[in-house]
Amino acid sequence: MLSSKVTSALNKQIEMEAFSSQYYLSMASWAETQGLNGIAGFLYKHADEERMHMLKLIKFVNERGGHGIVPALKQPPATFKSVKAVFEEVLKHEVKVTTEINNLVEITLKEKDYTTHNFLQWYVSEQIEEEALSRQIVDKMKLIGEDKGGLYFFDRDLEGIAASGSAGAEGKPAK
Ligand code: OFO
Repeated sequence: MLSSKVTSALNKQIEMEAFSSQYYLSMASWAETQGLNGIAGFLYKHADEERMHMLKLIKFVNERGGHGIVPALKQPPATFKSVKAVFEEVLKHEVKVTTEINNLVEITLKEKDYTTHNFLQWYVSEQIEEEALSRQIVDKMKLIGEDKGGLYFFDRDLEGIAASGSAGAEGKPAK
């Protein structure tokens, strides 16, 4: 049985995962309007994964006698300055999510809720991978700079990753 403190902390995380999904969906839609179909596909996939993270939390809360609350939708930014700005935002957001997951883990320890603590380890590893991947992409964007040809090939790289069904944590941009 979840304590009310853990339930409300998990519900806050549900909201955060839902927002991550919305945010990446908005980035995907913007990228698509720029003709960057590979980047769009990658971000659509990432948005789906964040929704899966939200669902996993809702189900866990409900299984343990709590109530997973579906949050209201906040509107994310609709337009972005550049592809580089998009991925810098992704990285910033992932770092924020990692901090929240760590806070959540700390709450479960204080509440002596070892079952939830154990459940959250999946999110801890997921964040390590997602942060690493975002950082890798930001570094690539720095290398590309203003080079349109570089962006074209980068878009194709990400198209391959999205098509292979491994965007997000499991995906790695091609070398
Ligand atoms: Fe939910 O993993 Fe990223 O934020």
